[in-house]
Amino acid sequence: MGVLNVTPDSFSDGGRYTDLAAAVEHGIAMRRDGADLVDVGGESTRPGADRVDAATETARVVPVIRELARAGVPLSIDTTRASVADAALEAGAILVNDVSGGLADPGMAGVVRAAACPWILMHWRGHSRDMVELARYADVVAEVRAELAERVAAAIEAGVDPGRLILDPGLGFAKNAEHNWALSAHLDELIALGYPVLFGASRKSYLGRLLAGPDGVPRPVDGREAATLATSVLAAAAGVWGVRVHDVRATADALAVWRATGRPRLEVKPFGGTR
Ligand code: PMM
Repeated sequence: MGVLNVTPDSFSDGGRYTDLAAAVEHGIAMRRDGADLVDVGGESTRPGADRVDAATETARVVPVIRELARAGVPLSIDTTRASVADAALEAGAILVNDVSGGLADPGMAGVVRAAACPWILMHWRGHSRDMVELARYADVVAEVRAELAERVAAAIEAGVDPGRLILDPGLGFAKNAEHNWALSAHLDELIALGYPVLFGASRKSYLGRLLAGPDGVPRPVDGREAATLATSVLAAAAGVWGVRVHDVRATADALAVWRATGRPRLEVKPFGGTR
């Protein structure tokens, strides 16, 4: 999944694709580079960000989705708002990526149910402005798993087909670096819920912190790509359904290497040995 933020203020690509032609060109390039989906977002979710109104968000994403859909690019809409999701689906998006897991807008389940489209339920505890304070866990893996299971139950209760649900641990959303690493190490526990899992670590600040220089200054966003590729390969090896990334070409290359070196799991041979 390639990231296309048509926002002035997203942490990684904010401001780069606010122009329609530039956004469309980048979406087509990501598809050519191997993205199975291009994820279009019109509201920044970086920690501390203020919200935009629904009309602004819709006006940012709909023209881009319409053009990219016309060009044959499969699209997801990254929004927590039912009205924006509805307009985006109407314009040609095929999947809803809801970072609030259905919590932000009670109308989202109805939109997804009516469209019969896949719905990504990300783990979330509150809007960007409050999420740093919400990063408190006794056992982050168990709590994220339980809270995602609650979101699944609510979606099913609202009449959404469970076969259309995809889960996401929501790295960086009400999570500090330690929480992100714990979730990355235990993706199997989320996969065990029985739904496809999406993993979104691309260029996030905990990678910058990991790669801080001797002066303690975090590595800037444009120096986090190699670390991002490592997270994607590890997540793929853990069995995720997809990775949400900014550099699609580099990711496709890294995943091609992972696939080419894939071998059957350790198995017991008839004579009792292993390989
Ligand atoms: N991260 C961001 C935005 N949307 N959606 C999902 N499903 N998972 C994520 O981890 C996620 C997301 C924030 O990153 P960005 O500003 O680079 O888009």
